[in-house]
Amino acid sequence: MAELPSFDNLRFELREGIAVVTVCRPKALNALNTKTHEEVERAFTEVRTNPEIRGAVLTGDGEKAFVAGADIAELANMGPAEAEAHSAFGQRVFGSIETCGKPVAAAINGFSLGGGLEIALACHVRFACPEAKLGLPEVTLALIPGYGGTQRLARLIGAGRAFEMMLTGDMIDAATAERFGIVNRIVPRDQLVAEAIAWVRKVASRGPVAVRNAIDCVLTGTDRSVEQGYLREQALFGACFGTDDMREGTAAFLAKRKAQFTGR
Ligand code: CO8
Repeated sequence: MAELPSFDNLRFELREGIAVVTVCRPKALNALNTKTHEEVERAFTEVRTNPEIRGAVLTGDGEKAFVAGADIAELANMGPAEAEAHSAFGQRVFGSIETCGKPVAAAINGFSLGGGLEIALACHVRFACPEAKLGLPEVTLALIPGYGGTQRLARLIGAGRAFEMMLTGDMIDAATAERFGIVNRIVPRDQLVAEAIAWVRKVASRGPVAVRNAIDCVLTGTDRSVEQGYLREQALFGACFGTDDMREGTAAFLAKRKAQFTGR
């Protein structure tokens, strides 16, 4: 197996083909500074390009925080042009999670605030422990979400609830987040990462090209008009039919046996 990349502010472990990426800046409740952003981008480039990795789980170090936001100490000194460039950079980094072509689950183990909720929204699904607290407190700092959160949250839960969270800056608990549709499932803390890995592993057992194409279709459809989404769906639906895995999947179903996918 090729050597895995190493990081200062992340742990990057491989558990039988599933990458577990843990944001690890305990002094700042895992807040994301520029260096951590760069490392997140590098980690998800590894997830995308390493054929031995079939999906990923993103979580935070310790019992208190998933990610407590962007590093406020870093933001405090930025001017408008620098902040705009930083927003573009952060959007690109979080985009590298969403578009890595493999399933990614967030395991929200505590505070998931501001940029820390935005990074969870860039994952395909979210599991949270009962003690987790989620929110977009940016307006309390007189700024707005800048890593894609204004767009992703409203698309996920609708403008009304997104406005409620974004305009008050109030935190919600895990149960409310589940009711809003931000969190897919609440899982006891001691089972949280294992459950997220199990979900990713299940998805990774399906046809990898089909999984990648389904993710692409959903992202395309939410980013453009529904007509463009339908066209993208048609093209990628057709593309699935050029894969060995699709032949194998349908043949296995018809033969009442378990499919053996190869990723081709
Ligand atoms: N940035 C930097 N340091 C932080 C952050 C943060 N986001 N969050 C916590 N810390 C630090 C604290 O300063 C403290 O440091 P120290 O021990 O040196 O004083 C340490 O972590 C522990 O935190 P607290 O003592 O505050 O712990 P509490 O249990 O009292 O409170 C909270 C926990 C409620 C999570 C509290 O720490 C808090 O409110 N944190 C800030 C949450 C927040 O506002 N997040 C949003 C940040 S803004 C953002 O994410 C913008 C994203 C878009 C940017 C676009 C680019 C331009």
